[in-house]
Amino acid sequence: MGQPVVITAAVVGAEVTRAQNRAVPYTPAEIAAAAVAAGRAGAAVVHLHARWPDGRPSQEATHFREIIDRIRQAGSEVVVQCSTGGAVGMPLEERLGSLVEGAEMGTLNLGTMNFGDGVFVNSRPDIVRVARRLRERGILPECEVYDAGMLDTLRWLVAEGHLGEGHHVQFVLGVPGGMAASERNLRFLVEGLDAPGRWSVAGVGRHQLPMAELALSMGGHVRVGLEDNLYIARGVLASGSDQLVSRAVELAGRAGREPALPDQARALLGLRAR
Ligand code: KMH
Ligand code: ZN
Repeated sequence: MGQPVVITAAVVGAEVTRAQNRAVPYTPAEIAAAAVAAGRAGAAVVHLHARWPDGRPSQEATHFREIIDRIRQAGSEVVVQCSTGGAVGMPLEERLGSLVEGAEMGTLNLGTMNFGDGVFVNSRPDIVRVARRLRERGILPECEVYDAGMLDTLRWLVAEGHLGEGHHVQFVLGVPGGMAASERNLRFLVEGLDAPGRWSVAGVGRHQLPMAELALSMGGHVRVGLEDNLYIARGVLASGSDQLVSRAVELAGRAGREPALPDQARALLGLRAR
């Protein structure tokens, strides 16, 4: 068996809606239930966003607290990762509302970019500010890389000491405005990393499962879930993020890799065991 694979489930995001797929969770109870189900299916990490009951994106601390409490009350040990990206157009201070007690990882988006028809603003001072908040709270940064130049920003952050003890890298490929989800691009990005093996890939839309398969063969980790992709097969909506996680587990088995349990993932990522 190769190195265990850390499967992250991104169960909701800020953009997908229930009109597109009825399984998209909105309330803290629904999001927590989706996270617990994803954990049961084999995800070691859950990437969390929150929503208002009507579906609008929320970075409210109370929502994140409730989601995390419910995950733990259900007995799930999954690693909790909170989004600091929020939604396009949200002020940075609002985005930081998610970094509540219980968050073990937090995303750190490494640059400004077109994001669909909007502009996702992450200036260098903003990035440094998020990195500082993560450090102050003892939360491990997951660096979201959407384009090649963002790896240079990552190198700069490390050199300047902004990232503290460690970090994980997530390549998010296929966002309109970022790098396409192709094998050539992923191989190029991975070659540019200083620490091999400490990366995952999140392919957007129809690229999600093919990118996961490729990452598995390359020794990387994977992210799946409704935030990035609503379908389990061409024209067939996924019944939930847990179904996408189950498919990733199946692909891992074919690649000779076992899904990491949450505490194995903590060890691989350099997090404290619970
Ligand atoms: N919703 C996107 C604009 C993150 O979670 O940190 C940003 C995003 C990244 O989802
Ligand atoms: Zn996200």
